[in-house]
Amino acid sequence: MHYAIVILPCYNEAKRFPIEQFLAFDSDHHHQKFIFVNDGSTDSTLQVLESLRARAPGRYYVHSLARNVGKAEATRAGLLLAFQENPDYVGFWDADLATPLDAIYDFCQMLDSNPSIEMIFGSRVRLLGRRIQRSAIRHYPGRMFATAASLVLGLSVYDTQCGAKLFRATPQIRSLFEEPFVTRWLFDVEIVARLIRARRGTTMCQAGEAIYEFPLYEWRDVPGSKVKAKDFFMAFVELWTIWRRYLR
Ligand SMILES: Nc1nc2c(ncn2[C@@H]2O[C@H](COP(=O)(O)OP(=O)(O)OP(=O)(O)O)[C@@H](O)[C@H]2O)c(=O)[nH]1
Ligand SMILES: [Mg+2]
Repeated sequence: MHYAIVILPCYNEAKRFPIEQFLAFDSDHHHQKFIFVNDGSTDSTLQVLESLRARAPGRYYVHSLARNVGKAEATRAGLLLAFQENPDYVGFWDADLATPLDAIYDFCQMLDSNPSIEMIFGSRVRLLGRRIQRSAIRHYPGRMFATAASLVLGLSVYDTQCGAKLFRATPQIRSLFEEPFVTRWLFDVEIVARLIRARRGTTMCQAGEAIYEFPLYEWRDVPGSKVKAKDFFMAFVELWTIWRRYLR
């Protein structure tokens, strides 16, 4: 049985935190832990997280940062804590549960049965028979960005930005998280760029084979997003930064 630890970065999530969904999540799976990283929230996020933790202290852990460092660094702090516990898999998940928690099992199964896969990314592909609800206003700019990210990385990756990802907890994967990220929102792309750089010229399987994109069964836009229109433009600047730093 695998042991997986999932990080949930939380910044001012008190109003929309889906506490019931966490409680309803099948608790028979004892080998599943969650680390919530409260990123210097100014609302009552910390109290909400503590109240969840009190319900099952062995299962939920709260790591609270005194000041806001952004999603990338908050997630990295959580991942480094998770690696210390020697799990089989580590990952991160958006706290609004836009991707339902059940997908963690699908990802774990994929890693269990495919030893060459080291990273699983949720992918929001609107296939018939799946429930992918994304507003047009988020979807189309998102597709534009995804195409640019795919070109910069030189990989046919469809969706780098979905906030549901799981990694095999090997020393090399851990090493990708040692240095602070240079981007604030594009750390998902930065992780891929670091993997590409780490494997280039080696006999290890290249990033394109080590990453598996899992078309999600369900995903929905949860109101209350903190991503603003200006972040869309910043994303292209950050892509340029990533290319210069890791790939050229
Ligand atoms: N640590 C940290 N987490 C943040 C910050 N802003 C957002 N988050 C977290 O990032 C996750 C996603 O945030 P959202 O605001 O829902 O982003 P989104 O618009 O849904 O993004 P998509 O799901 O990609 O469309 C949640 O877990 C948030 O709590 C921040 O400044 N710091
Ligand atoms: Mg969201």
